[in-house]
Amino acid sequence: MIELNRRTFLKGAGASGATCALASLLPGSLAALESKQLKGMGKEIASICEMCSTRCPISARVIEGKNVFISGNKAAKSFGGKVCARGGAGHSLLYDPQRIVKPLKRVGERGEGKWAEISWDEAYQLIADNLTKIKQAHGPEAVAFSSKSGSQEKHLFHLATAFGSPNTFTHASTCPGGYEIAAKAMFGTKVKRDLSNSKYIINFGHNLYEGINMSETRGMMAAQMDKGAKLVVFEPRFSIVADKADEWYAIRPGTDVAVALALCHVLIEENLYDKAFVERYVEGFDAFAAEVKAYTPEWAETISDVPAKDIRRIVREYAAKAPHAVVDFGHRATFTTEEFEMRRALYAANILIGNIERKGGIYLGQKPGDYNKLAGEDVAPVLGKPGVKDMPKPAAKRIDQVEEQYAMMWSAGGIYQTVLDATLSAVPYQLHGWVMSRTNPMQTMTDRARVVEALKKLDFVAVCDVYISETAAYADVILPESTYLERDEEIADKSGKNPAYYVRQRVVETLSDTRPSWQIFKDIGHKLGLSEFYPWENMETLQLLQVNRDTELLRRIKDEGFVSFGKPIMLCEPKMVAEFTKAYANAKPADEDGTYGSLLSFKTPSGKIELTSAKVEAMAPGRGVIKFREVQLKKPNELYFIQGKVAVHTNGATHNVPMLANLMSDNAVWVHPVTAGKLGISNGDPIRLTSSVGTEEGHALVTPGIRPDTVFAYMGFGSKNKELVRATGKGIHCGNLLPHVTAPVCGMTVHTTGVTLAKR
Ligand SMILES: Nc1nc2c(c(=O)[nH]1)N[C@H]1C(S)=C(S)[C@@H](COP(=O)(O)OP(=O)(O)OC[C@H]3O[C@@H](n4cnc5c(=O)[nH]c(N)nc54)[C@H](O)[C@@H]3O)O[C@H]1N2
Ligand SMILES: Nc1nc2c(c(=O)[nH]1)N[C@H]1C(S)=C(S)[C@@H](COP(=O)(O)OP(=O)(O)OC[C@H]3O[C@@H](n4cnc5c(=O)[nH]c(N)nc54)[C@H](O)[C@@H]3O)O[C@H]1N2
Ligand code: SF4
Ligand SMILES: [Mo]
Repeated sequence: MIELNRRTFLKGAGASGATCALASLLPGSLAALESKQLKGMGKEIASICEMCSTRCPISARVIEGKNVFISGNKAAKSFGGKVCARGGAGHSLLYDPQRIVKPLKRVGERGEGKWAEISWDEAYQLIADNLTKIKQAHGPEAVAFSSKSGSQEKHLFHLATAFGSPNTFTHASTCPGGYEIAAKAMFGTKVKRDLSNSKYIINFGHNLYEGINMSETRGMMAAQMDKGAKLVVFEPRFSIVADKADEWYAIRPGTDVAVALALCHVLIEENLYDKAFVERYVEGFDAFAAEVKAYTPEWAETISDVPAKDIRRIVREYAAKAPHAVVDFGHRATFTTEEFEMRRALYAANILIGNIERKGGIYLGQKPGDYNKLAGEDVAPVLGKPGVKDMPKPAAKRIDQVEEQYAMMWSAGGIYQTVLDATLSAVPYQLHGWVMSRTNPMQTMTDRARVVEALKKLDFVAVCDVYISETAAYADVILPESTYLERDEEIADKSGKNPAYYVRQRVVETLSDTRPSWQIFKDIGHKLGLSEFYPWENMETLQLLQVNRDTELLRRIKDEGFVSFGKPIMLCEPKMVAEFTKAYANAKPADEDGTYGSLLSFKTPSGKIELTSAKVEAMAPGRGVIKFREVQLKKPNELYFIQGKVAVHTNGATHNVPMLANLMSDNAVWVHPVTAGKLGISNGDPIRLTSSVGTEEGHALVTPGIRPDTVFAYMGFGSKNKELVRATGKGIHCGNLLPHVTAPVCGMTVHTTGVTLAKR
C-alpha cells in the first residue's frame, strides 16, 4: 500500500506548467521538428474531442504511437476543420503525469487526501459491497447516480436502473435545462439556431467567442465577417462577444426577460410580426399579446437600464431582416430564478417574426428516419438502438419529484442539486450513497460548503474522473477513466439540417491502468450480480448492433470520423425544398408555395407552437402566459456577482491540464473604476468577496468593461483540493459564493448572487 500525497504526485511530474509542450511529447528523434513539419508523418485518426461537452469532430495525428497534434476533422464542414485552444491541448491531458492511472481507495478521513492504490477488482468489490449494503438497509433508491450527459451517462444510468434506483442526474439543472424546458413547453422539442445564415443576431449573454461551440462560434463568425450580419449584445460586462458586436448594452443582471418582452411588445404594437405565420402555427397569441401590452420599452428601461429608444430601433431593424434574423436563446440558463420565463420570452421574439425552419432563424433538425420519409428513399442509415428489454422500473419516486413539481424537466436530467437536499435534510427521503462520473459538483453545483457537508454525511461515495477533482478528493473510491483519446464509444447522431453520424475512437493505446466508462460500469454491474442486464460483450459489439452488422458502414464512419448524408433541408425555405425535391425523385411533393410548410408540426398538446400553454398553466398556475416577475438577486448594498467561461478552460475541468494551466491559472475579479475608487481598490489589489454563504480572496481587475453595480469572475478556478496542484488556491472559487437556490418549473440552479467587495 502506498500513500499518495502532494509530493508523490509532483514526483516525476517534471511536466508541470508548460513543459508538456509539443517537443516533450514527441519520440526523441522527432523532437526538433515544428508542428507544420509533422504534416504527412505518422497517421491521422478521426475521433471526437472531450475537452468540453460540445464534442467537436477531431483528427488526431499519431507518430510512433504518440499523439502529437489535434486538429478539427475537415469532413465536418460547419466546424471549419478547427479545434479551439482546449481541443488542441488534448495531448497535454493525455500525457499529464498528474492524471490518475490506478484506482484509489481513501485511507484517511474524507477529503484528507490519503489514498492507496488498489486493483480494479478490489475497487469493483468495494463498490459492490457498499452499494449492496445500502440497498439492503434502505432500498436501491438511497443511491444517487450522476454524470455529465454523453456516453458515460448512458452506461452509468443503465447501471442505476439495473440496480433499481430512479435517482439519475446529468448537469441539466446547472446548464441547459432552462432553455431546453422552455423549448419543450413551446415547440414540444429542443430547437437549434442557424447563426451562420443570420442577417441580424440579438444576443442576451451568449458569449460564443469564449463559451465556445466550434460549429456555432464559427457560424456566427461567418455571419459577421463574411455576410455582414449585425450583432447586438445585451451583457452586464464587455465580454468578447460584446467586443465583437455592432452594439453593446450593459444590461442589469437578471433583467433580460424585461427586454425580451419589450421586443415582443414592439413587434406586436408596430405590427411588425408575421401574422400569417402566427395564424397558421401559433397557439395562444391573443393571451400573450394582451400580457405584453404592459411591457413597453420605457418600462423595460427602468428595470434593465437599456434605453427604450434603442429597444424600439433594434426591433425595427430586426423585423426588417425577418425571417433571416434571430434572437439567440443562449446556453447557460442559470442567470435568475425566472429562466423559464426569460427563455420563453426569447423564443417568443423569434416566433413572432416567423423565423422557424427559415435560414438564419431557428430550426428543429432532421433525424435520419424522418429525413428518409421526406426523401422517399433510404438516404441515411437508421442506426439500431442496442438496449435491454424489460429493464426493471424503479419502484421508488425520484428525489427531485420531477413527476409533480417539475414535470417538464427531462426525466434523465433531473434537478441535480436535490441530491444535497435528500442527503442533508432527508427531503423527500434520505440518500446514503452517490456514484458519479465526469462531474465536479464541488465547483459546479453552487454552495461548495453544502456539497462538502453532503459528501461527508453519505455512507459511500464513488467518483470516476481523470483527475482527483475537488469532488473526487472526498470520495471513498476513485475510478480512473481512460481519457477520450484512449477510448472507443458508441456512434453518435450529429444530425442537423441533414443526418450525420460520428464516432469516438481510440487514438493511442490506453496508458497505464485506466478503463473506459462503459467497461467500468458494466464490470460493476457484473459484480453486483446484474449480469442479465449486460448481454453485450464490449464496445465493438455495441457498435455492430448500432450499424445492424453493416461492417462496411462502421468502417466508413470510423475512417472518415464524421459522415453526413443527403442535402440540408429547412422545411419553410423554398430554395432548399426545390433542391431537395429535385434530388430525390420520390420526395414528398412541395406545397403550392414551394415549401414543406404543411409538414411543419409540433409535438405539443395543440400540435402548434404554444406561445401560451394550458399544460404549463395546469402544472404551474399563473405561468401559462409568459409574464415578468421581479426577482431579488442581491440586497441593495451588495454588488451583483456574475460568472462566465474563459476561452482556454472548461468549467471546473481543465484547470490542472498543464498547457491550459500555463495559459491561465488565476481569475482576477472585474470591478468598475467608480466602484473600485469608492472602496480604495486599485488594479491588481488583493480583494475579498463575501456572499451569504462564503468568502473568497483574490485580486481586482479594474476595468470600465463592467457595470458599476456588478463584479465578474471566470468560473472554475480557486480549487481547494491539494491534489489538483496546478489549480490549488489560485483565484476565486465561484461555487463557494453561490447560495443553493432552485428555480420554479425548470429547477435550475442560479449562478448570480449578491456580494460585498473589500480591499484586503
Ligand atoms: N459558479 C458556476 N457554476 C457553474 C457554471 C458557472 O458559470 N458558474 N456553469 C455551469 C455549466 S454551464 C455547466 S455545463 C456545469 C459543468 O459542470 P460539470 O458537469 O461538473 O462538468 P465539468 O466541470 O466540465 O467537468 C467535470 C469533471 O469531468 C472530469 N473529466 C474530464 N474528462 C473526463 C473523462 O473523460 N472522463 C471522466 N470520467 N471525467 C472526465 C473533469 O476532470 C471534471 O472533474 O457547471 C455549471 N456550474
Ligand atoms: N472555452 C469554453 N467554452 C465552453 C465552455 C467552457 O467552459 N469554456 N463550456 C461549454 C458549456 S458547458 C456551455 S453551457 C457554454 C456556455 O456558453 P455561454 O452561455 O455563452 O457561457 P457563459 O460564459 O457562462 O455566459 C455567457 C455570458 O453571460 C454573461 N451574463 C451573466 N449574467 C448575465 C445576465 O443576467 N444577463 C446577460 N445578458 N448576461 C449575463 C456573462 O458575463 C457571460 O459573458 O459554453 C461551452 N463552451
Ligand atoms: S469546443 Fe473546443 S474543447 Fe469543446 S469539443 Fe470543441 S474543440 Fe473540444
Ligand atoms: Mo454548460
